[in-house]
Amino acid sequence: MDRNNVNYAVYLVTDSTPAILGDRDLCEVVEASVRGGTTIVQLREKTSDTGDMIAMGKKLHAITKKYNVPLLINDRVDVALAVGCEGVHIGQDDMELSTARRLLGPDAIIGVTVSTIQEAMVACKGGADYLGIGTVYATPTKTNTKNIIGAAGVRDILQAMADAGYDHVKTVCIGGINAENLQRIVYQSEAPSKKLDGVAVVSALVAAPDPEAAAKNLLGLFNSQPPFVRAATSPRAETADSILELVPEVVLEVARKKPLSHNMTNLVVQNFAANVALAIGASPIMANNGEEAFDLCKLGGALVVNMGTVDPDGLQNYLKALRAYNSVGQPVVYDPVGAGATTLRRSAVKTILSHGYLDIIKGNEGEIRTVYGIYERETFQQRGVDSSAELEVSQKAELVRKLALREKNVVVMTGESDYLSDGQHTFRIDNGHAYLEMVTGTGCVLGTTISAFVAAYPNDKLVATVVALLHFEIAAERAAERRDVQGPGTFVPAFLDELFKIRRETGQGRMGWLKSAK
Ligand code: 3NM
Ligand code: MG
Repeated sequence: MDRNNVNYAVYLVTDSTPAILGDRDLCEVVEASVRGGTTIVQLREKTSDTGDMIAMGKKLHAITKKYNVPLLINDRVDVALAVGCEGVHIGQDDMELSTARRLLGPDAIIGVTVSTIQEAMVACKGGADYLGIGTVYATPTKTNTKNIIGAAGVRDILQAMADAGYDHVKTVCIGGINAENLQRIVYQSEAPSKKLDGVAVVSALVAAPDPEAAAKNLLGLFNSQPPFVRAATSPRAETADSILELVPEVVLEVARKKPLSHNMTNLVVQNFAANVALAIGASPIMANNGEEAFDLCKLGGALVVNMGTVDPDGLQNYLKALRAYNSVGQPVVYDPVGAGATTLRRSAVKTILSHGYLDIIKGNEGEIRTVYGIYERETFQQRGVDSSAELEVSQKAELVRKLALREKNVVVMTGESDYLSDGQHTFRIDNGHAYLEMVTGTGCVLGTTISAFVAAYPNDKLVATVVALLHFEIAAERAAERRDVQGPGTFVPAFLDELFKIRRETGQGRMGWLKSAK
């Protein structure tokens, strides 16, 4: 087998612990999975005696050879030599790469586990054929992993490899990967000039009820575009003016399509959110039970996950709904309300980010900073000393841009000025009114507004979001300026009216409201 011509797409790592393998025969599981499309196999035995490991290696090698699939041995160069298989996979605490290469010779496939850029550089320089990058997400299969790096951590390593001229070194990622998250992880981990060559899994194949079908499914998923990927960045947002030209079209798309805005939100804002959705022409549903999402996601709308009151049941419901919407590629707006306030909320943010693709993340400065800093290695650098100090203008824009780039989505940070970015284009919007801060739930209903706009205009989520913000903020300005509005109480009904009137005026070709766009 040519070590330079290996297909890493679906990489099976074995595990014969009963919790994963059950009472099945490992050889049968491996053969079924290779029949289904597994492209490379690693025998990983942490507790067996050497003789048993060699015997198992030989049995597996007889199988993999039939299908022309390479077999590697975890850690044990001696076992690989005894089996006569194609190579080894070594961890950071195992034998040195150069020694393994010397013992196994130039034709052996040698892979190395890495979790940092530094480790990746050493392994590439040392002549690794591929890197196993991880741990992507916490997994019950291996609990002693060192570093949970997320898709973003994988991407940083891929980028560093490309920058250092190691494009030719192949890569897979590992840790908590399954059929549900595979496409998102591959998508979000892709660096501008390097992407993963495959994914390595244990339980997704070894614990699968039907390993053949599971392998076939994983391979199909790896080789196809995820449903939620439309335009990665805005095709039309080169300038603010080019977006302003699109405003009427987008506002009217909402009215024309009456998109479903499925809100999983807190009790405090349900009524207000539903009224805002109706005023802008969308069709609201307040449904907090995740089971319903599997039906609702098929109606062409968008989901709002508003973490206003998070509890363990609520979190499970969010994850179900996220899975449902991701599976059909309908947009999800995530509002990480109070993200940094408590340990529970920080942990919920982490769980949500690792379980699904969030088309839009919308929050205030504190929330966006928390979301950005959720991987410990990546807290946003501040110039001031006080961690609660506001960021400077340039830092705000940079934070929003970097988070959007990392998540490959659109990020909105609200405040006196709103900032938003798709990682390529970053805008600031200065519309709005102080009354918005004096009424409960205005942030939440902005999430609802955005959801309706991205559902109606899904092919350019950045433009849809800008227009949603303009519609919302300008309506607030117009309401606040009305003579019948004297404070936050009279503001709310006036705001609903102005949201509605803007839509109606746009339909009548009266675009005067847009003149106040800042
Ligand atoms: N190595 P599953 S994580 C074998 O991070 C292994 O290096 C890891 O199991 C690493 O696919 C892991 O069931 C287990 O999550 C992966
Ligand atoms: Mg090891």
